[in-house]
Amino acid sequence: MKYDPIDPDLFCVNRAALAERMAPRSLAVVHSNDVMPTNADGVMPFKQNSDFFYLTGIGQEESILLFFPEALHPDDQAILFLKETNAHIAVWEGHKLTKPEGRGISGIISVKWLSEFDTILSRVMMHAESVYLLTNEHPRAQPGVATRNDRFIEECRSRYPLHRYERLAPLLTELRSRKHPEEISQIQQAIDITEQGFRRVLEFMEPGVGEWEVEAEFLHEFISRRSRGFAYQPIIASGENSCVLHYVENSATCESGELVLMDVAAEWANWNADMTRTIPVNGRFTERQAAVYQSVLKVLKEAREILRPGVFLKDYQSEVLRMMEAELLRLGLFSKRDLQHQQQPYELTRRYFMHGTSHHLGLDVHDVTPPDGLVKEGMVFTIEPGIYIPEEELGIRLENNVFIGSDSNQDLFENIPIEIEEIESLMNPPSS
Ligand SMILES: [Mn+2]
Repeated sequence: MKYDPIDPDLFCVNRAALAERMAPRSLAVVHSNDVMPTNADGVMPFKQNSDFFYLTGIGQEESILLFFPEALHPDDQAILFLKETNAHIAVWEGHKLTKPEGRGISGIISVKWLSEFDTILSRVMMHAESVYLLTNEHPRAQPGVATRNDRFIEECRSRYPLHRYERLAPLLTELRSRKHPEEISQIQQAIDITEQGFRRVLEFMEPGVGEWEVEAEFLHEFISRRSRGFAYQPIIASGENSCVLHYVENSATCESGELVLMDVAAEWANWNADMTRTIPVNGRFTERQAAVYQSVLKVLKEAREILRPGVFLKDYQSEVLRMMEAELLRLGLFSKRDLQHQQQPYELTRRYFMHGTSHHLGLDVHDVTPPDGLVKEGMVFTIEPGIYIPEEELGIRLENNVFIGSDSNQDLFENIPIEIEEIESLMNPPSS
């Protein structure tokens, strides 16, 4: 395996926490994701279902978890089903998990081949009163393609119409939103790899390089360090492109005098980092660029102080907008008089800072988002304020990832350069 093995205790702890939240005499069924087709006989790179991974640690397609904590027989309390491999698959696709390997990764004693699933399900269903099944309940989920879990809901309800059905997503959303220390160390690993990519780019950057070349530098570093690659489609946006929030074309040339905004990070063992840095192509900020940069950095640092347990994200966002408004005033983007003529509070501020400041981060880049919007100890958030001034072809965003600790927050990006002096000195090493 590419990644260092993860202690199966993590997945045992995750399942035990889920068991505590399930109704009496209930079972849960969670499927892996599909391998998604492209054209002809092509497929997309496989992406495991994050909830399935959270409960099993298994990264392989065509796998199922049957979880029945109160099953009469201990062997039925958790059963992992894997696709049975054969000589043909071994030659064409390579190694697939054996039963002992599945056991070692997941900590689940009872591992069966997929062909036994229907029979075993029929047997245990007779002892269950309710069934938890999985839907994607992320507030910004894009429906359209039915997942294996979606299809199983149809199938299960038609085979067992008189059981009670429950939503698994709210339970896993709550559990996944607060991270186990082992998860923090995996996220930190993704961040450390991302840091190496950024340091490489600080040396590489110079007028005339293509945004795509910068992207390639990151990818080289990530893959060399055993990451599967980008955590999400990278944004390398120079000059006016920095004001396009989801610019992913990465096709322009970085010119002297411009800034380049880079929203790019590595994945590691299914966990993610999420970084944004904005640097001057020629290695020196102009006075104006530096002034805007310092405003964004100040808001990031202040936001990091107030994103604390007990705070509602909605109130936090208003507070960040208040900080940002003060900065935009100072930068002369509008006047106090302009503010008095607003129809809505922060209307002018939102013109230059039009996105949210923070989102959950973990097994998904935009991770599970509990509906109560309450910040709790153990959560991991991004903090990513930005100022975008299209008329000056100037967009700056800075993004760190922060762990909400009991006494204070821990910035997981503390080793990644962000201060202007440090960026400039790394971009202009003393000539020997
Ligand atoms: Mn982000």
